[in-house]
Amino acid sequence: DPVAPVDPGEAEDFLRRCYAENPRLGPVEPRLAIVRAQVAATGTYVHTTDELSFGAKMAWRNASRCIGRLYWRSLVVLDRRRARTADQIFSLLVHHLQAAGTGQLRPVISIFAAAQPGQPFARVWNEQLIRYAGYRGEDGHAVGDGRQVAFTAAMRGFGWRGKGEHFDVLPLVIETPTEGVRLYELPERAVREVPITHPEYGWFAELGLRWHAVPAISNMRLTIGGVHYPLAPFNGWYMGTEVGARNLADTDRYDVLPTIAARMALDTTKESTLWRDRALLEINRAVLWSFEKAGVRMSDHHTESQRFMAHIRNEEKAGREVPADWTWIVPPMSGSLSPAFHRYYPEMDLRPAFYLDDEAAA
Ligand code: HEM
Ligand code: NRG
Repeated sequence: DPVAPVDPGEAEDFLRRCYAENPRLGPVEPRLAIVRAQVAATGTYVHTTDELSFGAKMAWRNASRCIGRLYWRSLVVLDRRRARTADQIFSLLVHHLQAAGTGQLRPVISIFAAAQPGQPFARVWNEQLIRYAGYRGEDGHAVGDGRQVAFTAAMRGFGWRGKGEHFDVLPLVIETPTEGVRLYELPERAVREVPITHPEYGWFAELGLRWHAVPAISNMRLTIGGVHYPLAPFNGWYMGTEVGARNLADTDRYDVLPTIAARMALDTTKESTLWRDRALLEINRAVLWSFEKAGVRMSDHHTESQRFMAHIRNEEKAGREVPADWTWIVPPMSGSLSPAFHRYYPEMDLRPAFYLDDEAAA
């Protein structure tokens, strides 16, 4: 849906905060006068490079579901507001993945054109730049990522045919107002993957598991000072549990725990043997070990929890509260081992922010 004109109050709020936190940008008052005039005349305004960059960092800082916020200042911001065609956008998305790296990953965001009030805008349909296809098998079991079954079926509707295997990288779907929907295959050099093996169990390699190195969320809308950026994909690096405790373990995703338990010869006849927990631990060890061996940056949930606590201390020193959503911040395994578990957090919806499009307030 097209966006509404910029709320001048939200613009002013952002600019005051941005200039107050960055004295090198000079006084905010002259800038406010320009922005007020631009908004009055056109319904929107254009961020300077510095505003765009700091706004994106603030949005990360405000992301209450993100445990990885300690490094919010180091976000690399690529200003892609001038790209228009699907071909241009595609080539910049490939560039984004290369800028993120293949080993020592860096947090990067690419910010494409702002939505103009009342106008259609360019978007990427994929939830992440790199995702694996999912196919509903005849026995009801999914081949590939169960989460992508509907998306994958939509791709079939556009004529795309996957190999029908467990780890087929989906095409990128780029929609622009002038060209409609176009599909692109990512080049191999942009998709680093890590085969999953285990430090002790040789048979683990036979499971044929793998995962992509870079989590790059592409379906969230970035909102800065009342301006909406519907295409602003970002990445950091994975926390191991995202892959080991969720993507590979969830019963509606790759559902690997029963297979691992069988290979470990665990007693699965009753829950109280904790076979699920034992299998979960081993897949998570395997994921962390494999990424480390491959030289691909990934953090474990203990380290990431400690960093988050350091982030809270930093922010408190700077006089800011840290909004956080407990249900997302606490890692999905060994919750009570994380210091993040043992407290509560303010649940503020601060802006700038990232929104999923269906929850984006206009
Ligand atoms: C969510 C970790 C970088 C913004 C999350 C989650 C984790 C995480 C574990 C929860 C995901 C889930 O349960 O599915 C990290 C780590 C990073 C990192 C380890 C390494 C640097 C970033 C960056 C941004 C960001 C660079 C934006 C600039 C977000 C947002 C969410 C999130 C908006 C919520 C996503 C949603 O609602 O679906 N992060 N993150 N994160 N992160 Fe981060
Ligand atoms: N759980 C999702 C990714 C969500 C965001 N996580 C990050 N973000 N680490 C998954 O693909 O498993 N990031 O920007 O690094």
